[in-house]
Amino acid sequence: MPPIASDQIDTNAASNNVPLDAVIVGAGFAGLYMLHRLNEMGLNARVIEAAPDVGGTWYWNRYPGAQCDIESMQYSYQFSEELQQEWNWKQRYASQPEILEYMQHVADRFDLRKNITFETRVTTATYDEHTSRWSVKTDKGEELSTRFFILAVGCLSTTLLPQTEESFDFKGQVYHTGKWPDEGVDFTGKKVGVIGTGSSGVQIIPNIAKEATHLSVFQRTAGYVVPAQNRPLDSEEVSEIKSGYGELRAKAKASPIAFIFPMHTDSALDASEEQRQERFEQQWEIGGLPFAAAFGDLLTNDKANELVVEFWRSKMREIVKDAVTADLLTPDQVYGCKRIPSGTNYFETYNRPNVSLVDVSGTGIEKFTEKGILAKGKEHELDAIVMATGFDALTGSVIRIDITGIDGAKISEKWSDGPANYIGLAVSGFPNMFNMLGPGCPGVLATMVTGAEHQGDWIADCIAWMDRTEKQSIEADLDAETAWVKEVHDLGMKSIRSTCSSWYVGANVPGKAHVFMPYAGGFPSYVARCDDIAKRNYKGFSFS
Ligand code: NA7
Repeated sequence: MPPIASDQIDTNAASNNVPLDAVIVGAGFAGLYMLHRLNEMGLNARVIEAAPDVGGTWYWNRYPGAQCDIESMQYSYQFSEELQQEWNWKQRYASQPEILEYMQHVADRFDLRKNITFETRVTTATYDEHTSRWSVKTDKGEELSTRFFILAVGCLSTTLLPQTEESFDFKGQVYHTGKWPDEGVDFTGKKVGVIGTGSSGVQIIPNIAKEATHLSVFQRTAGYVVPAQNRPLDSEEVSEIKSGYGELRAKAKASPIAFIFPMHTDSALDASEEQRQERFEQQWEIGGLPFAAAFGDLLTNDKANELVVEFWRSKMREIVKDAVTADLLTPDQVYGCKRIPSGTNYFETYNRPNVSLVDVSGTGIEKFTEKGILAKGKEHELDAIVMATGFDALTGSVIRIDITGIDGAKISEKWSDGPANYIGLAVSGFPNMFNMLGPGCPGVLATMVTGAEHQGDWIADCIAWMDRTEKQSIEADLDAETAWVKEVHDLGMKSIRSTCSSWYVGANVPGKAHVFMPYAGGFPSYVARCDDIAKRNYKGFSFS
């Protein structure tokens, strides 16, 4: 369905003399589910969304090759049995257009659009202690008064551009994977440069290479890309999953990452060389994230990690023909400290005569010239530059809203040394505000859709409890918040993910505090903690 423009929508639907119960920022997986829950409760909620349509991440990242690395049958809502039975995923890993179509279907099926204002950005939100309400302003000049202010702004939604000391002089076309033009881009006959080889770069590079006259890939850090091994889903397989969907969902929720795949728990060190090779080969054929679970200790034991690196290198070197390119494509960090990208024909692309890999390790890109990019003293002439340079993850889209809590406290200042919150959901000093899938929760370390449903339910149940017990406002206690921040930090320090420069630790944003942000204790432990707090009448929170 075509995107709906804001002028086709009754933007006052939720403010016609009926005070708003909730303003939700963002119409991605989290925002849509939150809205659905609040609608079911008969509350008056309104979503404000910057894009012209629903989708969040899956609206903006519409670059060629964009695809999820979690299986579609699990990267989907489970709140409605009818929905999960009637929707037919086409591929093992859904592409961006398929996910967007699904989200549009959800919005229509549950009649959510009537409560969404599109093409509008929330600019400020200010809490009034006397009324216990938030005043929310948008870039369209609207001012909304709401009891609850719920951030569902996405954890990878504020795009980043490379920082150089020189001015940006490039005169050609410039794109960012995270803000891809709706109408698409035709690179035929063009000399293109891609900066960045994270998940987005890995997905777009083979697709641009098919069109461009020449593609130069500017690589700062090589990654342990594993073939996704994507394929169409056959109807038999889908029927089988659907006949036991509840069981699959329950097993997934019991897993630390909230999804399941063929996983082994034995040690790589206990296997013989032959057994090891066989197992690695087997998981390589399965592909994608499951490769990291070929043995149970690849991400926890240095020696086991070296063994998987050795196997991975031999695989990559079998594919890449040029030895110098293969050397450059060999990572020097441990396996698994950065998110492992899943690719399709990624390494094969470097065998094409129209593709070259440019090493920008150490120095980075020195300068954007009028004609292209200056790297390691050499100018690369380009018609177009694609920034696959990532996001100000987890906190970026929150702090870019001017949020003011009690006594004039600003969220951007409160989080200047790293994000602080209680159970990833609430911030001391900012009553009646909830933040979904941000720092302090499993979010990016688990299936986001399942995480969105869990947090949406927790928030909705909390609001229902407040109404039953006649509480007007809820605020996280500072000591509960401080203890949670410490717990998140301590768990993070045990995770391999905290050991190198990445967006998990804020290392990709100049000046950002280096703090491991997600909760690494696993999805089931997090859910148990949230349940326990709710059962104890929201221990760690104060009410008025
Ligand atoms: P990522 O994973 O943050 O990757 C960004 C890439 O851009 C990464 O290779 C960076 O190198 C590179 N980069 C960033 N700035 C520069 C400069 N200045 N010069 C050269 N290279 C640069 O973002 P993605 O969009 O790929 O993926 C984000 C998440 O979305 C992903 O993890 C999935 O969860 C989905 P670096 O490694 O920092 O040296």
